[in-house]
Amino acid sequence: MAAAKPAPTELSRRVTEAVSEARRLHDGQGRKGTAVPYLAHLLAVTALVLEDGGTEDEAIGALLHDAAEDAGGEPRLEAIREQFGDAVAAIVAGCSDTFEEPKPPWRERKQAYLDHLVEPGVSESVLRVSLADKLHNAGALLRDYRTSGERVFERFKTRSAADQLWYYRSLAGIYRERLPGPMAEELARVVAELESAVGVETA
Ligand SMILES: [Mn+2]
Repeated sequence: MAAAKPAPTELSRRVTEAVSEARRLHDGQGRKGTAVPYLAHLLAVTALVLEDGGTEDEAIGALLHDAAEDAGGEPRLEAIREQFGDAVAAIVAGCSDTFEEPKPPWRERKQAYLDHLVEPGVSESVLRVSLADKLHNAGALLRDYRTSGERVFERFKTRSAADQLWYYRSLAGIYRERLPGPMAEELARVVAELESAVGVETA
């Protein structure tokens, strides 16, 4: 017997406003080491969140998840709170590594973010948007590795494949525990493919 069809989530004009804000805030930024407009990443992450059953606030959080860290720091976070509310601001804050400028050293910053994801108080909303973000990044990395090889790692601060693999492998393990489901499984698959493509010598 077919299950009852669930009512689709209705999206209000807040979502369109967030798309517009995301475009404005990241205008002129490209994806790391490429000419691809940053908005492409934000739209892709938002699609992953909605496909995973995410709420409107989570979709807006996805559109703005990099806005505080990469486009205005804590004042930006407060502006997002004013415009879109506490729930969205909490998602943006929970998806940010740091608001410090200059940013702390890479390994320290990523370890702190991993520690944050395993805290008992981290919300399902933060986990969903954060997982969608990492899944899109890992997928792009795998695709670019296949076309460009080792050079793709030069776009990262540490320039090290081993560091990136360590980070993604750690993330995949955490999401499988904390937000099990198709997205966590997909990230684990992408990370495994990335590890086998890059080769064991760097792992
Ligand atoms: Mn991102």
